[in-house]
Amino acid sequence: MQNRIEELKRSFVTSLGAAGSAESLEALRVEYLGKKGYVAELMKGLKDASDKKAAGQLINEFKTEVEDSIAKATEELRAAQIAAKIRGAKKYNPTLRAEAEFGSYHPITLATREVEEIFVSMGFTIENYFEIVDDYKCFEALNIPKHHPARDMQDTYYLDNGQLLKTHTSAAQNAIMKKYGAPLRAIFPGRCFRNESTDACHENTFFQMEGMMIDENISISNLIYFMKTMLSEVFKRDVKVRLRPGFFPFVEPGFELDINCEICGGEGCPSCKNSGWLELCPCGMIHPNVLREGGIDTEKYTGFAFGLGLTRLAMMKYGVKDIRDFNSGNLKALSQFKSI
Ligand code: FA5
Repeated sequence: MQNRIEELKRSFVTSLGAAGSAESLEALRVEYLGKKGYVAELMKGLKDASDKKAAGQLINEFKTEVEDSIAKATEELRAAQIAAKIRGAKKYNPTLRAEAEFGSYHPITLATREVEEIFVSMGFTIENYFEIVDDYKCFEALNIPKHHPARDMQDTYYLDNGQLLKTHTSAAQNAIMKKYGAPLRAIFPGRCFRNESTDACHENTFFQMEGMMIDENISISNLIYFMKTMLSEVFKRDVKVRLRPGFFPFVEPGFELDINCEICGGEGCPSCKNSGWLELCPCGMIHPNVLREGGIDTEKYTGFAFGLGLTRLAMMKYGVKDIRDFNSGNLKALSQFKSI
């Protein structure tokens, strides 16, 4: 028995020295300690030993030696693998540029900034205004009394306290007139909300940019000049537009300024509801009632206002066929724009 154990010890030491992986150590464990392994074989032979107690002790010592050696080798192997991983890992270098992916500007942001720049260069200031307003600001101050049929065109979302999500940037006109008085040149971009069904050119949440110019002797020709300049600067090419009469209670006279659909070239498509034209920037001479409500002396001053559909402008400028893409969060579409 003793000779056999000595022989197994030698062969175990040799095999252990050659085992360089977790798999070969496991195979060695099974070979020696498994159900049909050498230790089991020794235990079977115990019954034939002359001094069973001494033989049993030797077998146990051998078994413990094998178990400990395999556990130690396994641990050493694991430590060596971790050390190799650390050696091979990329070292942290604080002087390297971060490998972060940069985002891109939303096309509405790009269009807003571009239009802002154009108007700032023409002496306009940029104003900010709330998204939640009251009925007075959104309608009454704009010559749209309660129950006026013009309200039907602009249903919105109401809060329990009677306030509402603004349907148009015109909701800021009164506050801005009261803040600055006349003369005045201001633009105010903002998010607008309407409770209406969506399609390729209508969203329930979209952006407009309002503009107002109030001074002595302001006339329709000033309005047309500013609209033309803005469009030629934004598109940097000739775009076909048309001006037709339009009704808004807060302007007199009022106009609809439509753009020839840049998606289909005027042939008609879902982006323009098959008309070949897209309503882009209604405008007109500010109604005297609105000026008065804003504290402006109507004997001295006149003014024009416009409500540019910024989201639609971005559609036409960037060739986005469906307005719903802007709010979709679809990075595949949105990340095509200028990166930060
Ligand atoms: C208005 O909102 C007026 N406040 C504009 C105005 C201002 C007129 C100053 C005169 C003087 P309208 O509802 O037509 O008008 O909207 C103006 C523009 O916003 C539209 O021409 C269109 O470009 C855009 N627009 C309106 N509704 C939506 C919508 N649901 N989705 C996307 N764009 C819209």
